[in-house]
Amino acid sequence: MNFRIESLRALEILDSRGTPTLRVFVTLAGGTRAAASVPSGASTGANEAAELRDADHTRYAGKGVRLAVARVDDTIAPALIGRDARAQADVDRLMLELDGTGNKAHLGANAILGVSMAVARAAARACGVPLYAYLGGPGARRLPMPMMNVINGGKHADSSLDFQEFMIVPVGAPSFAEAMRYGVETFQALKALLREKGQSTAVGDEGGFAPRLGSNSEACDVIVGAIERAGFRPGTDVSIALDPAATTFYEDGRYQLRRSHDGDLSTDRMIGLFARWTETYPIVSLEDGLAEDDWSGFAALTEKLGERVQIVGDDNLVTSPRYIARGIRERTCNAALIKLNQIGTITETMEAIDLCRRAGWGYVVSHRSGETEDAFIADFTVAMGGGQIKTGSPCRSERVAKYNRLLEIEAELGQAACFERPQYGH
Ligand code: 2PG
Ligand code: MG
Repeated sequence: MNFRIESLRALEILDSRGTPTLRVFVTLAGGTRAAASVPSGASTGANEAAELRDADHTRYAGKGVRLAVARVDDTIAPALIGRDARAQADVDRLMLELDGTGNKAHLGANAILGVSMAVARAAARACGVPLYAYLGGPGARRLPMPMMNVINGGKHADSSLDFQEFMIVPVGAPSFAEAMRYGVETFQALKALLREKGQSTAVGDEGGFAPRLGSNSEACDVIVGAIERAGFRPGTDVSIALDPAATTFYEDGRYQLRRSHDGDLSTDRMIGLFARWTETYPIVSLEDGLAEDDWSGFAALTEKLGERVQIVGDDNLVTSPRYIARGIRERTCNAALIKLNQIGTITETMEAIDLCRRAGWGYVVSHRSGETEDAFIADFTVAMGGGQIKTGSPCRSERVAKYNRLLEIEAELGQAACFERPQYGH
């Protein structure tokens, strides 16, 4: 039988920060081969599934993944060989059983996810259909709205900014390809503007600029300037999305905006700051505006701004059906960030998205700050019905690889392709 898993093995490779990660290779009985690579985050949520790293300080400062490689080769492979690669839910469930922990710490979420993705890709290839059509069916024809991270701060750059991500969203573009053009032209205008201000145009982990600006709000000012300079209308053609990643500067119950000298704010004052910003700037989406364990703060933020702005949960929801269900019950947010490696299998990620859809929530499929050239999430986003994707600025090939794959998918779908402005906030 052509779809039977014949071999499965892993290799230690490097991500975009030079940190070791896994690539998993699978061969099916019919001769089909496929591989998939696993990303890794820097601003991780406390409840994310656990990455398995060697903690052997003689190699890569303890970050090697030889143990995880061994888990694929010696534990997962013997259990999966002979299984049908199309039975994704069974493959994923089997790995959960083999792991036996609540957070995938035994096998490692990195080992499990690499296998989950590689098996899906091999099955798609053996079926002779693109990955997005294999995972999403014949109805998968919607391209996502991109969020391009053009200014990097927080844990992703040595800029002067406490907030991690300042993104542009080409809300007025008529197609994905045009959305990319709007984004790229704005990004180039931003580069020229920063250069004129005597700022560095070197980029951070996600390909956005990492300038030394006077405050977090100045980053929004220069982005609005760049949108206009590129000939677009702020808020009509191109809007702004933010991911402050507030857990990273939450200490002793306060939001400590140290780098930018914006002060030391309570939850209420943070909410007040965002309320003012949404009046001043064309902000459509706010992710992790508060810290992961500030659940009541999140509910107050959603109550105040959620009708007009998409309130996205990342560190607090960690792509986990359990936390997303709680978020829906408590009206914590109105959208979830979706990262395959936060939860560790394709099946559970699909479950998380299903919960969002049924609750009328938005969902944003996301890269990690440590990425590889693997463009799996591009196909995955289309398979999941479009929605939105954030995968960095249009700079650095590990980011552009995803955008390029989406350009390819849109062209391949031709007349059947759909692209529209999502509903931000409800
Ligand atoms: C985030 C992500 C991706 P990291 O916070 O949303 O941009 O960052 O991968 O470092 O967690
Ligand atoms: Mg985030």
